[in-house]
Amino acid sequence: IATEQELRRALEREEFVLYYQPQIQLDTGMVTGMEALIRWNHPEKGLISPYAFISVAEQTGMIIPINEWVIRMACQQTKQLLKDFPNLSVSVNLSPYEFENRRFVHKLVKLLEETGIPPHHLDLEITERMTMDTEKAIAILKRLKSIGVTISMDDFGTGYSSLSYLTALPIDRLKIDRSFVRNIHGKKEAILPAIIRLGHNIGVKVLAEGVETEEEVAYLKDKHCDEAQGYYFAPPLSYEELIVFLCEHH
Ligand code: G
Ligand code: G
Ligand code: MN
Ligand code: NA
Repeated sequence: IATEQELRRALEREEFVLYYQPQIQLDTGMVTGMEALIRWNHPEKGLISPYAFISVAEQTGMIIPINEWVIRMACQQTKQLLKDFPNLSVSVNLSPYEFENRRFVHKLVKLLEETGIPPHHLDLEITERMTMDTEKAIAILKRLKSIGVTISMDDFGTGYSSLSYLTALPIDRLKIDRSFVRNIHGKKEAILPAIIRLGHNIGVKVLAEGVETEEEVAYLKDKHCDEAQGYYFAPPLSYEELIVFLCEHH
């Protein structure tokens, strides 16, 4: 478990690195984008998972400069990729602290200008727990959408948001949590197709997370799920590995 001091030093010494997990359009097999996932490349301990430091970062406020770094790096690297792969979009995970912070919209505009990436190539992943105060969430999301970025609801189905408010939230995509993709022929069968239909009924795209097998891919295609992400296609990849993957899949 890291300390605030260690996280600050890691940021200064540029020890954080982004991995990218490809997102695949199921009916064409095309890569539509990738989710940026942070790792800490520790000089002695090697690659450290975000589970080991994101909660400390959130408790200490270090999540603010860390995620600013994440967005800047994701935008810079995606800007480079757009030269060869012009339709890609990069997703970054927001923390509740940023979502609630009025200055975040302003900071985002500056980061987009600084990196020169067109806003519609940046997707912000939020979670249901950020939208529990629905009226407030609608206001924040409208401000974010007015910039031109897209919004995805991450880990959908595991949180507490009321379904009745889902239609009122200006989101572009539902990311179905991987727990609903697993054991497709068991009890999950009742839920996965229902979430896909729900998403389509409210006019948003649906992406299935944690897809690991060919059988799951076939099932999702049959249920008209739009996109998928998971080990079946690729694990989170280094930037260099992502470039190789993109070259092989277009
Ligand atoms: O691939 P993985 O082990 O990286 O992700 C673990 C968890 O850490 C996921 O729930 C993911 O949403 C979260 N996470 C990964 N990168 C970031 C980041 O840049 N910011 C925030 N806030 N969370 C992240
Ligand atoms: O942001 P989110 O909580 O969705 O973070 C994605 C997490 O899921 C990361 O920790 C990533 O490494 C992990 N992951 C990605 N693909 C798969 C998969 O196919 N199976 C499983 N079990 N985990 C996955
Ligand atoms: Mn995510
Ligand atoms: Na998720």
